[in-house]
Amino acid sequence: MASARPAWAVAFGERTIVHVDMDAFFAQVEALDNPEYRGKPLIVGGDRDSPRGVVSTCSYEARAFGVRSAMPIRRAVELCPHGIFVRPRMARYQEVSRQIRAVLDEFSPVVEPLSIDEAFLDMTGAEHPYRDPLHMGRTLKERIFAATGLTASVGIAPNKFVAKLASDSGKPNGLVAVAAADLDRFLLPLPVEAVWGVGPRTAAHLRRAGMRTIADVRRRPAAELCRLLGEKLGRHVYELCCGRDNRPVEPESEAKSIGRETTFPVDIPEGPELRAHLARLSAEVGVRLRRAQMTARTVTVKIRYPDFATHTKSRTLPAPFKDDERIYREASRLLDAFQLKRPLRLLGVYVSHLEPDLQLTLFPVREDKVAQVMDAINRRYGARVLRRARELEHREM
Ligand code: TTP
Ligand code: MG
Repeated sequence: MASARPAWAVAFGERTIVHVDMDAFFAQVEALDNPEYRGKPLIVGGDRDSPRGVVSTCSYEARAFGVRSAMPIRRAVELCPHGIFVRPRMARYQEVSRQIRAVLDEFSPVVEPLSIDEAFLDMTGAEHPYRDPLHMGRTLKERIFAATGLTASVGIAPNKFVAKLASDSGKPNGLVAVAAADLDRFLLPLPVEAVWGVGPRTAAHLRRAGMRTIADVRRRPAAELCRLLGEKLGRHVYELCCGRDNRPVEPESEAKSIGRETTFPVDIPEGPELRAHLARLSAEVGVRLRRAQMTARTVTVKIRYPDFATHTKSRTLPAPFKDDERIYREASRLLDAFQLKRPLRLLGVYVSHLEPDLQLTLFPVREDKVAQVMDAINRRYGARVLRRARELEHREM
């Protein structure tokens, strides 16, 4: 009901979308708990002499020396020898994240958390208490600060794509609102890398075709972009470059899951062939999970008999996981538990209780390395050329 909205909101666009992202999150929490760190170059990730450590994040004072997330600690020490280096305390960051979440839930009826320190809010129709977008954003920042003692950056725009760019553009401690009439002024000067879906390779591709900025893209017909990037990506990039993005803000739901299932051409009884399918499905789910940069805590196995009777069994683990091994192991146990007496028409593997994956940069482990290398090769060569031996049917393990 646009008519019920205050005039500023209507002028602002059909929707009022807010993106909020904490500044140097882990580092701010450390400086909050340890006042002696404040105003100093602070690197969170590991001790100064940890040989394999990786930077989780660092204070803006450390960023001035070129230190960045995901950089080896060794490199950070070279760039910033007088920096303070500390280990991450995940439990504490989760605790603060929950405090922030409580503020967001009170502020907006529709909250979509993206990671431990970042969320979208849909404020459409909830604009009344505020004089204008900046008043709304300031109020949110003040409430977060009052609850946690930490600063956030906030972006407000008619859609998700622009709201996120807006909050990034004001960092740290920023507040940027982009009204519908200002979309072009805001977007046109930005480099093509700013567009969701444009990675380094696509950006290089566009640069070779003479497109460095969003303005360059907009000067060409959409069809040219589609020829260059393929119909789907080309259309997606072009729409975003025009400031059009109608993705809804989606509140998280327990039901969110990633899964694969397959209906067999011929029903399959319990045995090595069925188990090979289970291994393949588990590995495919693992690839998707990692590609989504998520972890899961629940594995579900779904079966269907030839008479269409369908059953599922699930198990939730105490700790998050993302590796094929764990998915397969749990799926195998669940399939055991069915004690199959009849052949199956369908088999499916699902994971749920999804959360954004931070582990990778925090605690690189060997298991991850194997999966990463397999994923990279499989991505490169299209189909899953690399498989674990257990996926090969009729093979003794
Ligand atoms: P970000 O929001 O990407 O980074 P940030 O909050 O530290 O800094 P800013 O938003 O001001 O640019 O990530 C949030 C937290 O997630 C970050 O504090 C630490 C963690 N993290 C990692 O552990 N590894 C990473 O590679 C990244 C990018 C983040
Ligand atoms: Mg952040």
